Amino acid sequence: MNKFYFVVIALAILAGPVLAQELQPIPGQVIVRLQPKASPELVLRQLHAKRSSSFAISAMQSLGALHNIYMLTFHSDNVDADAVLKQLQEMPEVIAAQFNYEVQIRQRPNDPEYEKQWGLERIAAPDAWNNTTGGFTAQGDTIVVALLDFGFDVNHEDLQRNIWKNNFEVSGDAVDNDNNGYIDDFVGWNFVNNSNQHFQDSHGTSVAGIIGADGNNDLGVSGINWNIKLMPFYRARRESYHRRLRIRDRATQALQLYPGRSRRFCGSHQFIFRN
Ligand SMILES: [Ca+2]
Ligand SMILES: [Ca+2]
Ligand SMILES: [Ca+2]
Repeated sequence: MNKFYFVVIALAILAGPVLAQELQPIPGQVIVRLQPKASPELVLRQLHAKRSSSFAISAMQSLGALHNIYMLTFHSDNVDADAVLKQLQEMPEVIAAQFNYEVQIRQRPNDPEYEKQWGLERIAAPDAWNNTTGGFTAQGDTIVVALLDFGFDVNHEDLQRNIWKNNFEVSGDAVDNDNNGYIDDFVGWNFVNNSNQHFQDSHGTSVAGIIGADGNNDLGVSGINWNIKLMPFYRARRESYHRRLRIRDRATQALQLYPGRSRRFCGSHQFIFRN
């Protein structure tokens, strides 16, 4: 069985920020992270010393010993929660303090064909979407996935927004503006005829869609990544094993050329080969 779907996946780390949600704090609960050697008992004593006798904090429950994180609970009826939070945030022993919130499960994407995409549920994609749906890494770098396949419909309505563009190249001027050895490689590269010509193929388009179809846009399907940049490379349907290796090698070199001159594309890369 030919598993040569694509040659390189670059940095598909799901590490971006959670989408904004309208959350209400859980009454009587504050999460605090203390300095590494700070004692929760000391923090509690200092907090009580600043409050009246009616102030009742019942417990500091450890949530993570490694990072010295605790849950502080109190009776919300007779305690000014904002004042407690402010006092904690001003203590030198406290690195961070915030109210506790009940996390809401992210809605499934609204794409009409999503209900047929049983595979996304099998790999627990909705759980990952609770953290991020793609876009940028935690360091703010654009997440780019390079694909090597027979062809792609780069103008497909559910892919178009997620197709990567080489902004260091001027399209159509017959000049290798970014001096990477490929003329007018504005949208990937075709290794079949060594040009920037695009082929359409259902297999490659499907692979691209699985990885990065525009998600939650009320259209078609949803990709594993809703928001990502897809970098298309083209290979021949029939080719010798040696030619396949050579193309894969050149595609890898091309991929390295793009971010190699500017870290504005990606800060780090992880290459996964399949064959
Ligand atoms: Ca170029
Ligand atoms: Ca050019
Ligand atoms: Ca869609």
